[in-house]
This record gives sequence, structure tokens and C-alpha cells, in this order.
Amino acid sequence: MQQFTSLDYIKNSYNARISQIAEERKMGKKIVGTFCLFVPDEIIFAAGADRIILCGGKNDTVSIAEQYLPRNICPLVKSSFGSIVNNGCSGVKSCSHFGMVDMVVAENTCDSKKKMYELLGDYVPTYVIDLPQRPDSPEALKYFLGELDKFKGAMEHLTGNKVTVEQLKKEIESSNETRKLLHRLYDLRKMDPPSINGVDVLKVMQKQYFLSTEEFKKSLRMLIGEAEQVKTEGAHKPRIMISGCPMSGGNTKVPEIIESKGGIIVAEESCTGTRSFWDLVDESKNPMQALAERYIKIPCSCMSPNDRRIDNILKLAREFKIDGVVYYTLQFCHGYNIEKYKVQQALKKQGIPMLAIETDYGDSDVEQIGLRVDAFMEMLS
Ligand code: BJ8
Repeated sequence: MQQFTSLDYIKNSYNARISQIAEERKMGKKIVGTFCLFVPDEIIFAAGADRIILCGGKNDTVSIAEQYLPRNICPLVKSSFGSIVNNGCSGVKSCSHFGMVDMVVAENTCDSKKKMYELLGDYVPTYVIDLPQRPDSPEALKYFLGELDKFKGAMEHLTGNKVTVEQLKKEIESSNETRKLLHRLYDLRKMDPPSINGVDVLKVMQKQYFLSTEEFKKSLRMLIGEAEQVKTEGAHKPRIMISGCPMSGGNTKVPEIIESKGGIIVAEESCTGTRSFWDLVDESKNPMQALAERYIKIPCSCMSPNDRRIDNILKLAREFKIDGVVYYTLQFCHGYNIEKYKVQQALKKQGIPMLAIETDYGDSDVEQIGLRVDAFMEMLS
């Protein structure tokens, strides 16, 4: 597979981003930490704040969190919480940006996150957006719009800046530009074989909410420019779509196994994949209304019913000419684990094989997953 210089550039962007945030803080800019796609970046940026993702993908801080939280909750929640409470006070190294936020903007999604946010407030000011979880009910959109209005007020209070309609429109345009670039990148994965592998794309996606939007867009343009030059050729490899829980920065375990066993990941139906950018915000509408309409439709498993997600999976499977789906769940993520059944039934009807993998951030099951993926690839070949 082609080596891209832009991927090294993206990989090495961590230190520059940390310096940028430190500099912004010195100049009085507020930094907001987020954990979820339901928090609209556009409102944060329109208030003149910067944003950085705090979802943990590393195993190192899980044991720190287990001093406070039950062991039987998902590793993403434990890793994130462990990184924040750790903040350099134990021997474990966690990423420095966890200690650099002025406010966390959280959201009522799954139970583990919701309850973790209640504890988080002791360490960093935490604002929670309440999320209606029956998105198709007539009251839900109105309620969510009200919540986003309150959130806008909280951002104005934090930064001392008024969020104007013009500023919101500008930020919506900018975020849509990012979404369109991601569509271009994913279009390149529709080729057979694609010009870029799935592990590399995942590492880029993990930087989406870490880098500034300008830096992320610049990185994407560089990568697309390089990938578009590649003349793809070679034997067909099983085309895999990953579907399920997000894979936060530091967590590439399962995609690495899949691609080391001869598969090629061409799409991810996850929050570190298509869910983050597939739908654009309607630029012709009142900006707050348009944001509420777009964000409430994110097909997270905390929503009920969540048939929209099944429809998306089938649509993506067709568009990306998927040979098989790897249904990926983090241990104790009940929402995605329970939805597995419906997804499997829907894929079965279409004749698309699915392999379910439930795992954590540790490496004790790497060999066992490898054996199962091996058998799956053999079946697809
Ligand atoms: S929109 S998927 S980013 S909530 S894996 S913490 S769901 S128990 S991360 Fe998520 Fe927003 Fe939904 Fe996306 Fe809970 Fe599951 Fe853990 Fe999860």
C-alpha cells in the first residue's frame, strides 16, 4: 500500500497542537473539551472558543479510573476519566491536553457517560447538554433546539462573546467544508482496491476533533491530493466495513488485526467514521434550527428507536461494495451490543456476512481475535 507523506504530517501534529492550545490560553481564549458528536462544534467556535476531544483510547489510564468507577463499564469512559483525574499526578503518562480545558461540554447519551460526567464536575467545570432520546418524536426537535440555545448561552457566558447569526453561518460553512473533504476522502475508498488503507484513515479520523479545523482541513487536502494520484491495482481483498463503537485516539487494535489478516477496511459506520460527517448542516435555514435538525439525527445507539442506523449501514454496504461487516463493540457498551442483533438480521437478509467482536483496550485477546478474523477472511475470499 502507498506511503503518504501527509500521514506522517498528521501523525506528528500532536505537539504543535498542544503548543497552539497553550498559546491560545495565554491569550485568553477558552478551551472546551468534548466527548461526543452531539456537541455542535459550530456553536463553540462561533463563541470564539477552541475545542478538543477528550475521548480516551488508551489502556494506561483505565486502572486509574477503576479506583473511582466500576470495572464493568466501557473502556472509553474509564480511559477518558482516568486521563482527566490523573493529570500527571501518578506514574502513568496521559496526554497533556486533558488538563488544558476550561470547560467540558458533555451530553446525556449512555448511562456510563452520564454518570461519569457527574463525577467529572469535581475536577473541571462540566456543562451537560440534555439530549432527547426519541429523535423522531415531534417534541424532540423542539426540546433539542431549546437545549442548544441554552448551550449557546453557556458558551457566551464562558467566553464573554456574543454568538451572532453571521458567526454561526460562517462556522456551519466551515464545518460543512470539512464534511465535504471527508466525503472526497471516503469516495477514494470506493475503488477496488482503494488507494488508502483503513488503519491510516482511522488515524486521520481520530485527529478530526483534536486538531483545529483549519489544520484538519489542510491535512485532509494534502492527503486527498496524494491519494488521488495513486493508480490502484492488485488483487481484490475482502472489503470490510466496521460498524459499532467509536475508536478513540490510541485504539487501533481491531482494524490492525483485520488488515494484517488480508482484509481492507473501506468504511466505518461509527463516530470515528461516517457518523461524524455524512450529513451536512443545511446552510439555507436559520442556523440554530439547522444545527438542531442535523445533530439530532446522529444514529447513536443511545437513541430509540434507532432504525436510521440500520438504514445507514445497508446504504453504506451497497455504496462501498462491502464483502463483510465487522461489528465492533467495546465491553459493557450495552447500546451497541444490543443493537448487534438487529444489524445482524438486516445484513443477513442482504446476504452480507458479519463477524462480531467485543473487546476492550487491553491486548490479552489479540491472538484470539486474530484467529476469528482469519477464519472470517477465509470465508469471504
Ligand atoms: S454519538 S457513540 S460519541 S455517545 S462506547 S461511551 S456509547 S458505553 S461513545 Fe458515543 Fe456520542 Fe453516541 Fe458517538 Fe457509551 Fe458505548 Fe462507551 Fe460510547
